[in-house]
Amino acid sequence: MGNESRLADLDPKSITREKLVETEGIPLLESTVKNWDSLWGFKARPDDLLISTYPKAGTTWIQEIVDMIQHGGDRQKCARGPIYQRHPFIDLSPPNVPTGVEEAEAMPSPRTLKTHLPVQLLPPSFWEHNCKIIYVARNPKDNAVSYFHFCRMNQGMPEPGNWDQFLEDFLVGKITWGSWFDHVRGWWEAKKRHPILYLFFEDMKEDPAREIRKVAQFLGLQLSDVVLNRTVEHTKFETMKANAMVNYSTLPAFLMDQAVSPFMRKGTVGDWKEHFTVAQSERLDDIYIQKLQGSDLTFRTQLET
Ligand code: PPS
Repeated sequence: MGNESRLADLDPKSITREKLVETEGIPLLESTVKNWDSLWGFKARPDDLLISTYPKAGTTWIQEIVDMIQHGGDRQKCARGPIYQRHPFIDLSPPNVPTGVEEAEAMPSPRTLKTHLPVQLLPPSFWEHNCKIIYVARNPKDNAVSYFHFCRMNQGMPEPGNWDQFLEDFLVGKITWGSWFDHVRGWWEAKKRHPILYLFFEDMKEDPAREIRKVAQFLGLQLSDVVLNRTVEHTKFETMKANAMVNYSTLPAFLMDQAVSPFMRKGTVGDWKEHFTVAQSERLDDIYIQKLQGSDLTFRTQLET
């Protein structure tokens, strides 16, 4: 995802589209793999909260919800810095700036951290300390579309090619952080053994207040009606799109070119219908059935109106 954290130190020439390198069969950014030992040895602390997602599943949305709940609905406190500084992204290790691991190490507790790692690649210390984890999953069709546009605009991500090529890579898991199918299923299974709150983008869209209450309850934090309503308002798509502390507009265009596609793009359920052919949709459905067979995990690709 390129250099996110130390803007001042960014050199435009250091931003190139990364290569993918496999770790235990999962394609990851080459820079992540170069720093693998330090990531795998990451020292989680018992009071860490980890936000885990497949890329583009609603990470930034849940991050801002969590920050609002943790700060009693104080919008000023949530504006203390861009979201990527408030919550270190441990997978990131771009050249010439502190890695996500180093940023997390420098942060006092309690920390909220972000990862896109598939469950089997999560540093073991998170399991050893029984850290709370919030996972957000999004239906594969909208997730694929969002990821495609993100790879077009983020100049640090591997070149996505055209939509047809990207979707093919998505379906076989030959993209950064691997197969969507394995990711959502792996984390779903892990929920049986660990304290993981597993949320869905579509549920958050359908009834944000209901999902925000679940988050507060999971974190063991009070949530008055005033704070709940303020959090709903503050984390609406339109509000977040206009908020520089969450819309990634603080990053330079040579890294994230929002003229190509904005980070806060559409924020809807069902935009996939504008991209998928009927044949592509059926191909995904077939793979979905095979890959999620025997699991009680289900997704909604549209909401009732
Ligand atoms: S990242 O880069 O993986 O951290 O991206 P991530 O934040 O997971 O995903 C970005 C997509 O989430 C949408 N988004 C929202 N949708 C609805 N409501 C709110 N508040 C919201 N915030 C972010 C964002 O628009 C991206 O989805 P698409 O479909 O591309 O619009």
